[in-house]
Amino acid sequence: MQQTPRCIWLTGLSGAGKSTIANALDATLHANGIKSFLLDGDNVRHGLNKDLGMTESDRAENIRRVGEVAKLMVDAGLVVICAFISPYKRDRQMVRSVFDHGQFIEAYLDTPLSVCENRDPKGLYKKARAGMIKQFTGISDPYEVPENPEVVLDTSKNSVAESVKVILGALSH
Ligand code: GGZ
Repeated sequence: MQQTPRCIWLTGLSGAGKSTIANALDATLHANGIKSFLLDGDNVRHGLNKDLGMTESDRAENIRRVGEVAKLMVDAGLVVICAFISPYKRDRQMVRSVFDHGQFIEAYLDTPLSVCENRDPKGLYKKARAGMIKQFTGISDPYEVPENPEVVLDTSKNSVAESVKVILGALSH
């Protein structure tokens, strides 16, 4: 299978399903012989960006560095999957501007806050509600909904396989 190198940018709340879909997409691309790489908070905030916290300016710098790394990887011929809350429109626009036209696919995980909060896989929402985590996206920090994303997914309605299929469809254009 042939695939033009591109960046798939997954944005949405904590618990929206970004990492789950990103991993499933990565595995599907791999199974089809397409070279891909996944960048997310787990592999980036513990290394390259371990000096950054969750303030608005640190989130901006997190997204900026990830965007630059993703662009280098796309130039090297990879499909790069980025899974970050990326709550600010300005930061997402800035990343988009790093890429050539059509190279950047923004996928908004439009999973309701109530669903994310019920899932609460790491207990972070509970801590945020209790005031133990400050500036928590969706609770005490903003999430600016994307205006014109290439893809919109609601993981409370669609299965992981369905979401992956929708993204693969966007990749094939
Ligand atoms: C939101 C937070 C916060 C705050 C820690 N707000 O769902 P997770 O747990 O596993 O992934 C989230 C991650 C956020 O990192 P990102 O690099 O994606 O954020 S951003 O794009 O805004 O730079 C969440 C956890 O860290 N986490 N504190 N205050 N999520």
